[in-house]
Amino acid sequence: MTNPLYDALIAPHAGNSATFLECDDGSQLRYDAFVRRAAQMAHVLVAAGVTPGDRVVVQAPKLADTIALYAGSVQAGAVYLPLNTAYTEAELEYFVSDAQPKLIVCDAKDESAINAIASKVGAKVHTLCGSNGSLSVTANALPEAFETVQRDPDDLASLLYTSGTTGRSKGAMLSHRNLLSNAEVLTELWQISDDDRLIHALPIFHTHGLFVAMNTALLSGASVRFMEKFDLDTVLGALPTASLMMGVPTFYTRLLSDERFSKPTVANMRLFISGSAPLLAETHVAFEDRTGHRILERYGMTETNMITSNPYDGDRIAGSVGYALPGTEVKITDTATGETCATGEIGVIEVRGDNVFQGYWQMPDKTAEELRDDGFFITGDLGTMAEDGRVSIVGRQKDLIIAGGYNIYPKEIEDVINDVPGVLESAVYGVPHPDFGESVVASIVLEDPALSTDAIVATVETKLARFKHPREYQTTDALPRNTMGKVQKNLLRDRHGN
Ligand code: MLC
Ligand code: AMP
Repeated sequence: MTNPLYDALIAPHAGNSATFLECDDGSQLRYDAFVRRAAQMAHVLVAAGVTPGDRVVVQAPKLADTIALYAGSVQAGAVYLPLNTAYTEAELEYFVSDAQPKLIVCDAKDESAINAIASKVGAKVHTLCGSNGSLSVTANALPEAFETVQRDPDDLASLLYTSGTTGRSKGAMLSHRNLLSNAEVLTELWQISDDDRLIHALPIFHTHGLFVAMNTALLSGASVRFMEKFDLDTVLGALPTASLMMGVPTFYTRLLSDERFSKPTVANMRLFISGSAPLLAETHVAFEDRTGHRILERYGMTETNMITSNPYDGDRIAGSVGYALPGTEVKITDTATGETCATGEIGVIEVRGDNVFQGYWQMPDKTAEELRDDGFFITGDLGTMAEDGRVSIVGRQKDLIIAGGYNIYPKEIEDVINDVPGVLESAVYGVPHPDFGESVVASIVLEDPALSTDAIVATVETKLARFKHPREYQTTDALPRNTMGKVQKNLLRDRHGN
């Protein structure tokens, strides 16, 4: 009986008495206890009617039991579908109707709203913790061993939604092979071991926090300082006893903004890793000046897991995302012809390997647009490759804003604004932001001059998660367009200034 992810990440820890998670309240979960807890979670899933291949939606707080639920889902052969806790009911309704889960696990405060959504697809709802019927409480009474469900490497382990340039989110289907191969490569490349203590301040509903960080920790047996969120004081307090940190660039700019962050604080640190958004060269340089550490920047995507990394031993160059990971092929292609570009020429980054997903959930047309027949996935990121294979990202073909490591697709916001009666059209774009890297601005052309921005803001608030909200609304007489009729967001950006 095999189950690739379970066999590699969880089963080996059955007799491991080392600490796995250390939470903010000081509580600790040992690896062996984690294995038993995962089994209890697998039992709860089965009791809730989850069978192999069923989707389990999880919109829950960042707790040790949430990770146990992930492990239990793997062991029970289910497809784990984590969702940003900031999503609104309207957003959640879309994911649930698209993924048709058997079970939705949520926070107690959201239970009644989610019940209404779940009933439309016949899904059960359980809160993660708290009341008597919650997953955590139910699990306490269940056996600490579970017969692991057989899975093949190409069976799905997770479905992660990623917004699209069309405004409709797409579920990226990730198999056991996709996740495990990437965890193995990263663990070896970054030399992660059971001597490491990882600062984990990322959310666990994205590739970065769940797969890059948790899967490599599980594979190596590292211990994890598991933080509810990125809090500067908490991170600074944990740094002296940590050896490894993974974060988005905002983590590093925030650390640099605090005078307490200094060489002695990081004396025990082995490696700082950054990804999910561009790390400014000035952050890279300032970080080295302050700490003596060169941040290791890597590049990835929900659909592909990690694609490239700067070397562990060797030059970590500011402004470059490094080399294709072992077992992963990367090429730069002409955006019009798809032909491979000459060295140094700008083109779209394409990637092929065991890390690349199985396609978009029930969207064969979208899959065909982005995943070529020969297995290369078209990332939509623009880059160059040097003679020695080193990749640098220079821009994006896709209309995308990345704020604090969260992807925000303008089209989704424009659709919501355009639907407000009295709005003729809108353009949403990103402008530089000192903390988040980019921030969202909306330029709006009104049909009804009497329409107030408040009405637009009110609609946006009910429909979209807070992190997607424009931080600035401007009204304008007309949007600048090129001869093809395409809105020139670069001109709006220039007009806006910094
Ligand atoms: C929070 N806010 C954001 C935001 N995070 N706005 C834009 N972008 C973000 N990322 C807003 C909140 O709505 C709130 O608004 C205000 O900022 C403060 O909220 P907060 O909760 O106090 O923010 P904070 O805890 O400081 O969070 C910021 C952050 C967090 C950067 C620490 O967003 C974060 O952990 N980001 C990591 C995202 C991540 O893991 N990405 C990986 C994707 S995977 P207001 O106005 O109500 O106060 C991927 C692939 C790969 O990309 O390669 O890894
Ligand atoms: P997501 O769709 O949330 O998985 O985000 C993936 C996108 O994040 C990529 O397509 C890139 O645009 C961006 N990204 C990830 N890592 C980096 C990086 N190191 N530098 C620049 N952009 C990055």
